[in-house]
Amino acid sequence: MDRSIMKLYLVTDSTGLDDKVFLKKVEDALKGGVTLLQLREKEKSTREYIALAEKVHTISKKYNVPLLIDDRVDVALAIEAEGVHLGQSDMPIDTARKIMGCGYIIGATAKTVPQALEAYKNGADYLGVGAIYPTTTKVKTVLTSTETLQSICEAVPIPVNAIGGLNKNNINVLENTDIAGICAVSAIMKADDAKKAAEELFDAEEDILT
Ligand code: TZP
Ligand code: MG
Repeated sequence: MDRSIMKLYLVTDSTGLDDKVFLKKVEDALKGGVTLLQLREKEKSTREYIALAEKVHTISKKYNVPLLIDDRVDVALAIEAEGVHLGQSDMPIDTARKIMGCGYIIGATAKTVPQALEAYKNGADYLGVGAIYPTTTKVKTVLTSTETLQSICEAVPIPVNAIGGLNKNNINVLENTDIAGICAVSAIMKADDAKKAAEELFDAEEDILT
């Protein structure tokens, strides 16, 4: 997998937004330089998830940005997305790899070095690590120190992205780590101007990525 696609990874949150507003925000963010996109829906039925994923995929393809589906291998396969993101309670990475083959991107959440090594060994293409800061996005998570983040970067050869409470004003804390990029939800989804928010995050990353 090309490491450069990890630079600005938008994880969506459609909470409180109707489809039209949500899709416009996602498209604006893509215009602003998002390099990888994850559709993350926790409340939708399978049918609703697929319907929204199809719409999002039509947009992401216009910008040549891979679309990953959170949690759901079936939804990713159904809409021919570019991959999935799987957490510690989701389908095991090796099972997903068996079902999907090597043509799909499979990302994993890891909060410790052992979890990172296991995900890598089982075939994950990248890791999402965090939460680095407390987050306002609805998620069951604990904080991960930048020291653990760096230990994970050193433990595995695949790209590692930081996630959790990150915004343009605090990502400098990641400066001495070997991350491939950052994941953001609210810094982009809650911005009035998602394009500008993405541009600013992208630019702020210039100073911290090695
Ligand atoms: N996993 C760890 S923190 C998080 C997820 C999905 C949410 C990050 O959201 P935000 O709004 O960027 O803090
Ligand atoms: Mg999950």
